[in-house]
Amino acid sequence: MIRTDWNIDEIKNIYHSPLLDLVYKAASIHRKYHDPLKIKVSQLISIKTGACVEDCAYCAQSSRYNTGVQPHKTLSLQEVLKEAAGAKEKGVERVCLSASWRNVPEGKQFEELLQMISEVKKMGLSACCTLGMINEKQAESLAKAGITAYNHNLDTSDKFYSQIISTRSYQDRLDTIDRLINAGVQHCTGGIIGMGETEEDRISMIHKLATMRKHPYTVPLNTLVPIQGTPLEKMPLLSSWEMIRMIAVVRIVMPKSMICLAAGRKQMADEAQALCFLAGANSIFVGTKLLTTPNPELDDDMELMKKIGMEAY
Ligand code: SAM
Ligand code: DTB
Ligand code: SF4
Repeated sequence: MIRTDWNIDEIKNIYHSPLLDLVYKAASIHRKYHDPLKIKVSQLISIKTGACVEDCAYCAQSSRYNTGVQPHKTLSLQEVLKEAAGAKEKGVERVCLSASWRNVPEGKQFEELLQMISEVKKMGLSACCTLGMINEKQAESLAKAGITAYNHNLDTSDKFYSQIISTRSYQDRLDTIDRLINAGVQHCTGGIIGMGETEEDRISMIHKLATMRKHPYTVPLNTLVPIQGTPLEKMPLLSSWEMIRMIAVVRIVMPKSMICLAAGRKQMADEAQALCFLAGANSIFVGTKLLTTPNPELDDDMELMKKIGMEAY
């Protein structure tokens, strides 16, 4: 049963249950709604990198911090198609176009974006986007263009949010997600752990996601990749156990959503990743680079999948 009426105490109790009980319960629920041996692989394409006006404390692409990321202008259609073709050649079926925008631009740039999506789709690939805030009309156009999902994260709890980002509010994020739902675009919404938040903050974020009028199509869960030059550069690397617990709780309260084990896999042992998949994660980003940070080699990912009997699709 899909519930959107979870109360915070229920989620707190689930979060604090013994880890093995949690993983067992999550794995049992996962099997009812998903093929537990299938994993969706997507590749990120950064169509515009760096020079972002926002001040997200975790991000290598904010212009406020000296992170050494080389900004580049929006890629041309040809450049995007070349990257998409590279992904397809490697057996990847889905790409996610990402841009370091505060919000989706209007006019010619938006037309070009729609063209990128339609051309990528003509190649037989599915396309997702993550482009910042979006207005109603743009969301409708993306729906018409047939995107699979639009990624816009909550990142953390309402309470902790202001310590991470000051240039746009939690409500701004919720409004964008509302517009996506209204336009019929599937939303891909999750967050980051390891930014110095408390367990209460994590529980609050999960509660917010699980009580949306529509559960996310995908919940991406990122472990902070500390970026030199950002305010979070000194954050200690988070233990994988924390991610395993997050995934299990998210799987239990949002049984139908896909869960993407997003940033942080490079630092994770194979066994920890396998536990994440057992607990309900069923999607990953592949390719040696996420947006600006390293990701495992595709060959290593494929070897891991083979070892544990999972099939990428
Ligand atoms: N600019 C758009 C936006 O902010 O919505 C799209 C791209 S943005 C990089 C997408 C998401 O990546 C962020 O919301 C955040 O959750 C995640 N992310 C960015 N930098 C990260 C880092 N250093 N470690 C973990 N996750 C990160
Ligand atoms: C998401 O939640 N994680 C992905 C995707 N959505 C766009 C991005 C992770 C970025 C990690 C940091 C970097 O490579 O710059
Ligand atoms: Fe810009 Fe997105 Fe990075 Fe924030 S997370 S600084 S909006 S690219």
